[in-house]
Amino acid sequence: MVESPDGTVCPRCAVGCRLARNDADPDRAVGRPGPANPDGHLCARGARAPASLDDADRLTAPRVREDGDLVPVDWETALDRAAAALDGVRNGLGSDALAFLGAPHCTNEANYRLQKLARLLGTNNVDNRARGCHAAAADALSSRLGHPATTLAVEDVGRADLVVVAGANPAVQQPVFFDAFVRPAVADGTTLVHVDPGTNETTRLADRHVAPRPGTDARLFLGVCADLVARGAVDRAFVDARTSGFEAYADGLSAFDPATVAADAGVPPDAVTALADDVAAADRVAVLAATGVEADDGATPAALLDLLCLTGNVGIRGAGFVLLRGLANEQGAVDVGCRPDALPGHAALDDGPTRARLLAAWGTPPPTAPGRTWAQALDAFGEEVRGALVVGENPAVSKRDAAWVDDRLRALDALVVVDVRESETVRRADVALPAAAGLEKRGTVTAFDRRVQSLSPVADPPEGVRTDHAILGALGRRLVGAQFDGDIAATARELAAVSPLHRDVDPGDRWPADADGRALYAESFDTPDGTAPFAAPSPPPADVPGGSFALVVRGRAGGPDRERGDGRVRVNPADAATLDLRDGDQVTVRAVDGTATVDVAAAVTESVREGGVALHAADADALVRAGTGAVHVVAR
Ligand SMILES: Nc1nc2c(c(=O)[nH]1)N[C@H]1C(S)=C(S)[C@@H](COP(=O)(O)OP(=O)(O)OC[C@H]3O[C@@H](n4cnc5c(=O)[nH]c(N)nc54)[C@H](O)[C@@H]3O)O[C@H]1N2
Ligand SMILES: Nc1nc2c(c(=O)[nH]1)N[C@H]1C(S)=C(S)[C@@H](COP(=O)(O)OP(=O)(O)OC[C@H]3O[C@@H](n4cnc5c(=O)[nH]c(N)nc54)[C@H](O)[C@@H]3O)O[C@H]1N2
Ligand code: SF4
Ligand SMILES: [Mo]
Repeated sequence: MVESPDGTVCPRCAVGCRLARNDADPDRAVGRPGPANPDGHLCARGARAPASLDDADRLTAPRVREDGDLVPVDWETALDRAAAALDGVRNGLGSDALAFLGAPHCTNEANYRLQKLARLLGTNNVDNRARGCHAAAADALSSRLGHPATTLAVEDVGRADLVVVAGANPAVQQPVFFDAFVRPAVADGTTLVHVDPGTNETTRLADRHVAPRPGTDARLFLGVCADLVARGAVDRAFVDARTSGFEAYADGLSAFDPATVAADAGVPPDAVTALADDVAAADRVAVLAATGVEADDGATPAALLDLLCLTGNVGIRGAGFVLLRGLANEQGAVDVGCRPDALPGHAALDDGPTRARLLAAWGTPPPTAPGRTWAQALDAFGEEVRGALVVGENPAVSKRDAAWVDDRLRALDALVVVDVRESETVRRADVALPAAAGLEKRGTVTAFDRRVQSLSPVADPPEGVRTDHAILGALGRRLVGAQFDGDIAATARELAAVSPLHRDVDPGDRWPADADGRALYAESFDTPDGTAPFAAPSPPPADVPGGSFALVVRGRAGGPDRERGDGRVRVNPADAATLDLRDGDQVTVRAVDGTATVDVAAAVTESVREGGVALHAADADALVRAGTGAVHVVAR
């Protein structure tokens, strides 16, 4: 292995920093200047990315289940067994009895192969687990603008006069992006507003913090839109030329006058008009959103897009919507077609030209019926779905009841798992295939701002381990045929041939290749009629039962680092007084329906607003799985 001077892409998150292995300390990485980390900086997670390469739990030999145990075998035996198991399900019960879960940690080329395998086996049951963390925002972006993706370039965020961060903590979760592009902009005069029921590290840099009651964000932003319309601060030319449905939408806004929504959201009466002032005063507005806007079925991302569309803040540099995605290649996995409702390049399942290109490349067209999402597939495990190929995901760690998921995995007739290391899901596999890790492979990945970058190995994989791309090739040859021959470059060429989005995009570019990709939708939207539709504003009600609190989840428990919680529930001083709680008291946080409890210590702090209590995702697990969103806090 000869290292490239540019190093490779950090496998730890979707910012896409470049790094190389530290010669002096092979457990650590050093940054290499790249488009996402122009100063060559890395965060602490990136810097320790190589440390896990030699972990004791690395899978190093293929294994198959024999008499209940997973036993090591040679590759040919394992691949034959995997293919036979999946084929058996398909022959017995049909193609839709299979599900394919991939692969936000894997390359674009591996993901392309995964969806190709699913579709050539006759099913659109292909999805990726990480779509879960940004599903609502991604769906809103797709239906309103055309693609489930960030619309502007990270290096243009600093051109915005106003940056609104909603339900996110980029200072910690995308730290190098924040330090390279947001901090300097704010130092230079860009206004930063943080909208979040709690404070976090991002709030520290904010000019203003607006803390709506959890679940009322959509109302809050609709109130801002109503105020903008009322004062005529609408970009009429943009609205007329680029959007549709404005008149009906504007009528619907009358229900969201600023005073009413401020009361609903529990924020000071002037908070809504102050935000409208900021938007009206700004030439360019950028919105940065992450998992905190997911709770209300897409109403919050929709309202944020309303705000941008009303004011003409899409399709120009330095304005638009940044979807702060989490895992390294979550964006790419979606772009190349690991989704049940669209083909490579986000083409509709019935898109004629894309189907013709796929037919030419594959010899067989993809199926037309939408497949199951990962959540629907999990629900059907052991029933309509009997066989699964899981690549680089650990569905056993999900927002669902862990025991239930484990049960679903056991109910499958065939479970083939491709992973780097031992996991809860690997332990349930019938066949487990060991894969090379991100730092050990070639191919491309796509950062959260659509930039495609090349990987170049900075470590050798352990003896006997293969890449995801090679493993999927070997399975594809057994199950389908010669369509799965060819190296990773051949797969990249095929992707470019079938997906116009990926055409002419060289490593380092953003898709689509025209106009640098720095402002997506400069001319028109990729919707059926080219306009961005407004819809009637109808956010769901956000009431929590009396005496209970809205659960605010912060931090991540899934993902590459498996963070630990701090064992504390944050309670606002006013609520602590009502509950007669003091800092450090032992409490039980209980889902209102009583189905889950967690025992933690109370932290009495202004960092969460009244009416909400905040837990780290790792501590909140059981409550999140219970899914009520409202909790009681009782002293122990
Ligand atoms: N260090 C580190 N970085 C990571 C990861 C990691 O594990 N470690 N994981 C990556 C992954 S997979 C992901 S998905 C991203 C996640 O990135 P983020 O979504 O930015 O992660 P959180 O820190 O949970 O921030 C969510 C914020 O939403 C707020 N919130 C909760 N409910 C509401 C609400 O109703 N309204 C509003 N406005 N806000 C709300 C919470 O208070 C919290 O501040 O991070 C990525 N980056
Ligand atoms: N309870 C709870 N559930 C959550 C979350 C939470 O905070 N709490 N967070 C949610 C979020 S935001 C996310 S993004 C998801 C993450 O959910 P997952 O994507 O399922 O979780 P990970 O642990 O990141 O990775 C899954 C597997 O990929 C393997 N892997 C890593 N790199 C590679 C590779 O290059 N090739 C292959 N083949 N395998 C690889 C890892 O070893 C790991 O076993 O979890 C979600 N679920
Ligand atoms: S910000 Fe993300 S990509 Fe950059 S070094 Fe940190 S974990 Fe890696
Ligand atoms: Mo995520």
